[in-house]
Amino acid sequence: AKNPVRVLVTGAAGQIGYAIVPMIARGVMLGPHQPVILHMLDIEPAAEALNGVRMELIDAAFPLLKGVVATTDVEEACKDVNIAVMVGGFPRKEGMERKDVMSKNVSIYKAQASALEKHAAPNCKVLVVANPANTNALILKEFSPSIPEKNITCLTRLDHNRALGQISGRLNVHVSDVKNVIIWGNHSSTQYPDVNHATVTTSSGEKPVREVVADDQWLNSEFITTVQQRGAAIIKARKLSSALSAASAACDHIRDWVLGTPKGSWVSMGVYSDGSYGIPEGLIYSFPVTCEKGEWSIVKGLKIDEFSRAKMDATAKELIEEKSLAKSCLN
Ligand code: NAX
Repeated sequence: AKNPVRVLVTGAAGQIGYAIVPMIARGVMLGPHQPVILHMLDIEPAAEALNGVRMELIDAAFPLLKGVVATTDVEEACKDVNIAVMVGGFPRKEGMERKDVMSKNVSIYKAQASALEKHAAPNCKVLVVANPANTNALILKEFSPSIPEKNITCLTRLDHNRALGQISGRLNVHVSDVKNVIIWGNHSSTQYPDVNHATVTTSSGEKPVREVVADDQWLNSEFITTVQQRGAAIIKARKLSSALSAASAACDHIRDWVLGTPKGSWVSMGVYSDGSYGIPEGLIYSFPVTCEKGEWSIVKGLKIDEFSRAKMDATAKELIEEKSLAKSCLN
């Protein structure tokens, strides 16, 4: 039998936490033959709720679940973890300044970076979900210098999946027949959902999405804003932010990273920029990536038109501003 993989979920007593832990325990993240041990971290005010989640995990009698650690001690939570899904963070509350929220998250991510650096298993893979996701991931990277930078990523797969959903809805085809959309940049409303390289499988083979949709006006405006604003639309409808779709996307992100992307298709991941496509190094930016043998690589050589260029640069600019805001919080 395979050795269990230890998966940390921070903010595990929250909404996304509650949706993702059963997915992980059912093998949605690492496959149906991979036993797991769940490490769940939350903060003291949520300790009792966290214990409730622990009790439910036991009650669900998941065959793949070989153990549960539920704690408010970050050092204990990080011990020997192979995968860390960072969902915990400080939410923006009404009337709060951007800088105040950033400052709270900078201190959280600085502390959790140190704990991971000290206690996580070698080659631990990290996925930051909590907002501001790209910049939290960057802080985590800065304060865990011994974790390879390739191991620190943030979630834009939800945006990627939302883009696939919009295209498949528009064409009335199944979502699995659409592929290779791209989310560029920040997980925020400046993100750029790009369909210029996306394809759809039709009865006469694979065709460019642009050709099949045949409505550039829609693709260049409403499609983009719908994906960018989808999070807000969910909040409006549910009075709560996306949780099941976020949890599912986080599982997709880790599964593809660990087990690989299918041949001929790519996904979007927030990763440390190597300067590809003229995006400044030193940012965590969402790129199209393929994954193989547990490693992602940025898809190179895609043609970028002027429309895309401007949008890719605008979202990079926002990340540069977030980075300097985060830096100013460190003093
Ligand atoms: P909740 O408020 O339901 O849960 C957050 C949990 O984190 C709470 O239980 C809280 O006690 C805990 N927490 C706070 N500080 C912590 C710390 N220092 N250590 C450990 N746990 C801590 O929020 P939820 O709806 O689950 O969303 C979680 C995060 O995901 C938010 O930051 C949210 O903005 C972000 N999102 C990111 C998405 C993405 O695609 N990247 C999409 C969904 C989501 O909005």
